Amino acid sequence: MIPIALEKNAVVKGLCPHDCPDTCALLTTVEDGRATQVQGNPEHLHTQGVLCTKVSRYTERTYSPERLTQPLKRVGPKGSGQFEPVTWEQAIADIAAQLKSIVADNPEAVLPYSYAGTMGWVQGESMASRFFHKMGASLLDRTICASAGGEGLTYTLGGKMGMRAEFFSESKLIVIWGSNPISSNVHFWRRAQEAKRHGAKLICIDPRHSETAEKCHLHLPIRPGTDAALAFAVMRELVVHDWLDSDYINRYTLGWEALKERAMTWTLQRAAEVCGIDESLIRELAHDWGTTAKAAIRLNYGMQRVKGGGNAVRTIACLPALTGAWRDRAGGLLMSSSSVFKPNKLALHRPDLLEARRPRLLNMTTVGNDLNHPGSDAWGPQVKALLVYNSNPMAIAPNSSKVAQGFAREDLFTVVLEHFQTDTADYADYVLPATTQLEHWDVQGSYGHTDLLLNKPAIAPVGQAKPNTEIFRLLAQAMAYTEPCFLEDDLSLCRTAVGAEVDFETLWTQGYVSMPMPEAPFAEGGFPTPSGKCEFVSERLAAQGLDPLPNHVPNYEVPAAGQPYPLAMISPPARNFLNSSFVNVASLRAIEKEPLLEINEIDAKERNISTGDTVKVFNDRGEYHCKADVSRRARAGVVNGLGIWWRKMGLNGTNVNEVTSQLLTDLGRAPVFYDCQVEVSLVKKA
Ligand SMILES: Nc1nc2c(c(=O)[nH]1)N[C@H]1C(S)=C(S)[C@@H](COP(=O)(O)OP(=O)(O)OC[C@H]3O[C@@H](n4cnc5c(=O)[nH]c(N)nc54)[C@H](O)[C@@H]3O)O[C@H]1N2
Ligand SMILES: Nc1nc2c(c(=O)[nH]1)N[C@H]1C(S)=C(S)[C@@H](COP(=O)(O)OP(=O)(O)OC[C@H]3O[C@@H](n4cnc5c(=O)[nH]c(N)nc54)[C@H](O)[C@@H]3O)O[C@H]1N2
Ligand code: SF4
Ligand SMILES: [Mo]
Repeated sequence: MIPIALEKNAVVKGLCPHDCPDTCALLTTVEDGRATQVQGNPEHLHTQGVLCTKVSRYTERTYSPERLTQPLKRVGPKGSGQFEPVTWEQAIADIAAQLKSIVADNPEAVLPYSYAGTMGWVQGESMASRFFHKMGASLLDRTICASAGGEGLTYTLGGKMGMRAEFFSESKLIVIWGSNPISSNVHFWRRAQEAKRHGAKLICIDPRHSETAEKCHLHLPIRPGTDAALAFAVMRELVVHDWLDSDYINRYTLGWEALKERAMTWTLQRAAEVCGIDESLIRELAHDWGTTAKAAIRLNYGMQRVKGGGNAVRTIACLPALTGAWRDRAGGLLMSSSSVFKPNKLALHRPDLLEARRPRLLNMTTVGNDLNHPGSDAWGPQVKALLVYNSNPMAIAPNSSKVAQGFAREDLFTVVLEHFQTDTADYADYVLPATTQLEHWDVQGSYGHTDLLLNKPAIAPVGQAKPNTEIFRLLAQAMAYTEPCFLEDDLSLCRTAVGAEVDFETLWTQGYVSMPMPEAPFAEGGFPTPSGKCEFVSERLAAQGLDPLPNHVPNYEVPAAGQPYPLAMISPPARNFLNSSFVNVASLRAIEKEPLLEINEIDAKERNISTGDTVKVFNDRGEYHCKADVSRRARAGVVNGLGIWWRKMGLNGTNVNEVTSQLLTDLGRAPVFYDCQVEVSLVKKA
C-alpha cells in the first residue's frame, strides 16, 4: 500500500532501519525504477555522508537472487526447508483459518515473536500490535538486547538518555566501556577519533582486545561480568584522592553516604583480583576519570549480557555525578538516547483493543523453554501458533537446541515474515515475503542520537513482497477484524507514530528533524527520576524487595576448581554482520570467511590448538564447531565466539547460541549471552 507514486529516476531520502545506534540518513539513487546506489546523506549531522560496509552494499541485499519473492507453504518435514509457492490469497486464507480455530479455544495460545530486524515504528509494531491486541494473543516481553542495561540506567538516571553524541568530539577523556564502536557504532568512533586528534585520551574496557581496544591509549581486559567491581574501585580512588565534586553530589544526587560505604570495600587489590587485571590499570583509569575535565563514558550493551548486567550499568552510571562530569556538554555518559523521543504507542499499537483482557506476557529470551511448555493452569495454554517477523530466533535466541526442539513441534503452527530463507524460516508452515527499507514507508528515532527520520519507498516491492503492515492488514481482514484502524495506510501510520508535535513538513522535505534537547542535560541536575536526582539509592528498587544500592553481582557461571568448563565465552558480533542479518550477503560473508573462535595462546597451547584448526566449543547445553584463531584478541581464560552465523552456514549446523543459556539478568529479564562457561577441544588439524 503506497499512497504516493514512485519516481522512475530520483534520489530518495530514507533511513537505515537496522539495529544500530547510528540510525543513518540514506540517499537511494533510482535509475529507471531500479535502486543503483545507497549512500549516506552528507547533510545529516550524524551520518556525515558515510555508511558502514554492510549498508553501502544494500542493493546487493535487496536484489539478491535469494530474496523471498512469493509466499511459500511447507511440503516437507519441519525444518527441512522444503516449500512450494502459493498465492497470497491462499496463504492468507489458510493462515486465518488456522488462527481462527486456535483463537476459538484460547487466543493466548498464539504468540507473536519479533524484534529489531527493522527498528522502524511502522514496519515494527504498528499494524502487528493492533492485530495481536484485537486477537487477545499472548504478549511478548522484548528483552533480547537491552532491557538489563535499560533498567539499570533508568533506575539511576531516570531514563534512557545522556550526553549528545556530537559533543564527544570535544571530550578530553573518552572511556569506551563494553562497546566496540569500530564495528557497531562507527559514527561515534569518528567522533572519538576527532577528540583524539585534539588530544583526548581514549580508554577501552573490554575482555576482548577488540578492533577498538587496539586503537585506544589504554585497554583494561577485564573478565566478563566484572564491570561493577571495577567501577567501585574507581569510586574508592575518587574518595581516597579527593577527586569528588562535593557540590554536585550534595545538590543533585541521592544516597552518597551509603554508596560510599559500599565503594570503600573495593580496594584496588580486591577489584584487580575479581577483574583479573593489574592494579595499575585501575589506578590509571581512576586517576584519569578523577582529574580530567570533559570526561565522558560511552557505555554500551556489551557489558550487560551477564547475570549482574543491570547492576553493572547502575554502578557505572554513578561515576559522572561523583566528579560533576555532567556539568560540561562534553562530559557525562551515553548509553542510549531512546527516551528522548518516544513514538505515540497508544495510537500506534492500540492496546485499547484488548478491552478488559490482560493476556500473559512471555519472555522472548526463554522462547526455547516456552515452546516446549505443555501448558498448565498457572502458566496458561501451550503455545500453538507462532508468528515471527523482524527476527530470527533460531539463530539469535539462547540455548538453541531447546529453541530448535520447540520449532520442530509438528503441532506448532508457525508463520515467518522474512526477506530471506533464514534458519527460522526453514521451520515455518508458511513463509511470507516482506519488503525491505527501499520498498516501504517508515519513521523512527535513534538510540545513539536524538534525531527523528522518515523513510520514503524508493522502488516498487521486489517480486510479490509486501510490507509487514500490509500483511497484517490482510490477515486482519481475513479474521474479520473490522475496526477502521486496520485500514490505516502506512504514510498515515508514520504521522500517527510521531504525533502532532513533530514538524512533519520538515521531516518530509529534509528527511530528518532534530529533537529539542539541552546541550548538557544534567548540568544542573534535573534527572527524570522520582527524586529529580541521580539516584545512587533507589526507593523503587527497595519497594520491590531488591537491593536499593548498586552492587557487584557475580556471573552465574564462573570457573571453579573441578568444574568441567574452565573457559568463559563471550560472543560479540562479527564486524560485517548485524546480528544474524547480512550473513547471507555473499560479499560480506567473504570478508568474515568462517565462524571463528578467538583463543589466547596459553589456552590454545594447553589444548594443542593452532590457527585454522577446527575446534569444538561445548558444555552441557550443546556443542558448536568452528575455526580457531589463536590471537591476542582473546585474554587468557576467555574465548570469543564471534556471532551470529546462520546455523545452516556453520560447520556442524549450529552456532554460538548452542552453548548459551536461558538464565536471566538481575534487572530487566534479559539474556546472559556473555555469562557462559565452555570447554574447547580440537576436532581436526588445519
Ligand atoms: N557491525 C555490527 N554492528 C552492530 C551489531 C552487529 O551485530 N554488527 N549489533 C547491533 C546491536 S543489536 C547492538 S545491541 C549494538 C551493540 O553495540 P555494543 O554494545 O557497542 O556492542 P558490541 O560491538 O557487541 O560490543 C560489545 C563489546 O563488549 C565486550 N564485552 C563482552 N562482555 C563484556 C563484559 O562483561 N564487560 C565489558 N566491559 N565488555 C564486554 C565485547 O567483547 C565487545 O567488544 O550494536 C549494534 N551494531
Ligand atoms: N550469542 C549471542 N546472541 C545474540 C547476541 C550476541 O551478542 N551474542 N546479540 C543479541 C542482540 S543484541 C540482539 S538485538 C538480537 C537480535 O536478534 P534479531 O532482532 O532477531 O536480529 P537479526 O538476527 O538481525 O534478525 C532480524 C531478521 O529480521 C529480518 N527483517 C529485517 N527487516 C525486516 C522487515 O522489514 N520485515 C520482516 N518481516 N523481516 C525483516 C531480517 O531479514 C533478519 O532475518 O540477537 C541477540 N543474540
Ligand atoms: S547499520 Fe548503522 S552504521 Fe550502518 S548504515 Fe545502518 S545505521 Fe548506519
Ligand atoms: Mo541488540
